[in-house]
Amino acid sequence: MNQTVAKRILMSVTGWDPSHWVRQFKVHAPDREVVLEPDTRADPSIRYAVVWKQPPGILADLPNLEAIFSLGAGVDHIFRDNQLPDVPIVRIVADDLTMRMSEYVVWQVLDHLRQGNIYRAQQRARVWHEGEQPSARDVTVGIMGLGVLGCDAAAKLAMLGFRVAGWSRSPKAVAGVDCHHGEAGLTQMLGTSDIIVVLLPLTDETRGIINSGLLGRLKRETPLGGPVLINAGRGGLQVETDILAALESGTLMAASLDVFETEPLPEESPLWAHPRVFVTPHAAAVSDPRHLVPQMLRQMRQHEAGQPFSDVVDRKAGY
Ligand code: NDP
Ligand code: OXD
Repeated sequence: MNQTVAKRILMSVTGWDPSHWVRQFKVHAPDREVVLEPDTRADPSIRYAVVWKQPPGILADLPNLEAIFSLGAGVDHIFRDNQLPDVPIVRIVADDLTMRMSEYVVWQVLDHLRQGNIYRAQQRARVWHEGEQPSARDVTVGIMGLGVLGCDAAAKLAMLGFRVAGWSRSPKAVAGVDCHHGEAGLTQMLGTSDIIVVLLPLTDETRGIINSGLLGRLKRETPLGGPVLINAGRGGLQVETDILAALESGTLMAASLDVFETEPLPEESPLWAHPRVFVTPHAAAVSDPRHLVPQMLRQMRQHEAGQPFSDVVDRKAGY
């Protein structure tokens, strides 16, 4: 096998145009050819796959594949394929993506704290009325998912004066965060938080976790007029009919949703027009190829120098 062929990367993406990524690979590694499809199902030249929602089975028979790189921090899109070869799956852990997610979380938490919904409606109606203004110190933000993104958002919210709690699968100690785990820990956090931020991965354990049962455990009285939900994890975590019912019954005051059960969010979804729902199109933290391609290439070079990959996914846990 000649050297160029041996360094081929398969970029397999569904739902968006990968040309920005291919361009960055060309800039940073002109010696590595990037292809959008393997030559054959058992193409021996493919060493790495860089994927977002790859067509199921496309990686199954590549005999020399050494790793799969996710184009996102989340990897549920990879596990939809039940013919995955047994090679390491490397996910994105990058300052650029983490900062973008914390920007989104801080933006939404502050908007709810500062009554953005109410003031926007007042502006449309030309109403001059100053309402009650709780301070960050009066508000507890509970973060479901205390991983790379959850911990960074927690630190930034704490810096702004919010009380911060968090929930994870395993017990954790994070400075400045009231940490919980397990079902009892979740109930405790839900019952004491004014705003819930969801930064969980989508796994068999977390699918549909934001449902009427969970929403029913939220605190009733909050300084914001009721509890607020912010989900930037995955749409599969939420049951949208339950969220809408909770908004109608007053169980939930408002929601900021970046991710949805079906994406793009169908035109007929009542979430689009709900006056207390803020919708963004899975844009909380984009994966920017200018930052992420050099990082992936660094990992490939380290691997070729005999070092282990970092940020490898635990297949059994699913994240
Ligand atoms: P991490 O793997 O670093 O963190 C995941 C956290 O979730 C960990 O604290 C983990 O617990 C916790 N967790 C996992 N399963 C459970 C469970 N069953 N019960 C309780 N806690 C659980 O992931 P990141 O922080 O990097 O990313 C989180 C998610 O954010 C991604 O998986 C992705 O879905 C989403 N995302 C969304 C983006 C967007 O634009 N909307 C952009 C980027 C990511 P433990 O610490 O014990 O392992
Ligand atoms: C991610 C995403 O997982 O963009 O990084 O959703």
